[in-house]
Amino acid sequence: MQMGCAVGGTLPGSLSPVETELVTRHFNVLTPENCMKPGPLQPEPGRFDFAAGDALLHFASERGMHVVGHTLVWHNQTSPWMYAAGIGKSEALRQMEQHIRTVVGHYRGKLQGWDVVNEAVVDGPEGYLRETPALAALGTEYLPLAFRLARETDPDVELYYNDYSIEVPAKRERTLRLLDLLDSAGQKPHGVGIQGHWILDEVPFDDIATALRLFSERGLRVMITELDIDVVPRKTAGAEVTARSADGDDPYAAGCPPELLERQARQYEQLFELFLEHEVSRVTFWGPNDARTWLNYWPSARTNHPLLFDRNSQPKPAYARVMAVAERHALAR
Ligand code: 9MR
Repeated sequence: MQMGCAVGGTLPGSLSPVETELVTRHFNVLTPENCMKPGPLQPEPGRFDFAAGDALLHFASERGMHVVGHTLVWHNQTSPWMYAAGIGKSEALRQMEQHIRTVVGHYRGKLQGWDVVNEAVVDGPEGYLRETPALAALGTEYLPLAFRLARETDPDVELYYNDYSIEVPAKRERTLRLLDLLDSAGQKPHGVGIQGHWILDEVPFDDIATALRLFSERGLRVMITELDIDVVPRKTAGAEVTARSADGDDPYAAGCPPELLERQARQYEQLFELFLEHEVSRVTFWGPNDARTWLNYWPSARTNHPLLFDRNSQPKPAYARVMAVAERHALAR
């Protein structure tokens, strides 16, 4: 099982020497947290900016680490002119083709895989596909089209569908339907990424086990792609970035109580038992340490403690638990 983390989050500046050492020592695959999204890569029509992505690839290749591209089609962090209402279908098609061919072409042969489409199904009890600009402009065919363009441009790169809360039954069923749609269009992905933005004491272990089984039964590689366990109470589950809340409770600004860290450690342990049992191929944490997690800023500003390493890059109780599971599993094989 590969162990990864996202780099390039919301804190300004690059990784400190201590963080660089942490990332190099504990992880073997990186995901760019922001710089390979459509907006940052193509801020103006036809103008591509690969500087940050290239720097990340250089950092990874110096250390023998893999990189997963994130992401080619998403409704967030995409420039407003892309798939804009009123441009017409043929222009929207041209935009998708230009973006995917240019970006996948630029990184051809250098990436392990791409999150081709991110978060395409709706939250909530009803519905199927999320009403995104790409869906409005192109209809459901935007899904197989994105996979086809990526595959044609780099036939060797792995292609993934990535989303949050897709272990929960309603979204899981929609995701299976989406996977069927891709399959019947001859564009079956190599894998599916369950993001894994979970909340302390609310981790849906049974749903996760079922989802891991159902996705693997489809012959798909299953990955946990954006793992964190939020310890600050909040009302919204998942990772809908527009769902910001104004109630800025910040109960753990002075530090996370040991009792909470212990609960978090046990829940990480239980998760890794499942991941190993179901042969998850990669687990990527959404950030290297608690200083660099998006959960310090969403759904409001707070001091969060969701990862395996604290603000000073020191291992938390969860780290030892995860390592112990990995060791037990290796011994049992
Ligand atoms: O962690 C990312 C944060 O720095 C950005 O501000 C945010 C903007 O949309 O995106 C965050 O990453 C998201 C990821 O790309 C897709 N799944 C949900 C993640 C957390 O919002």
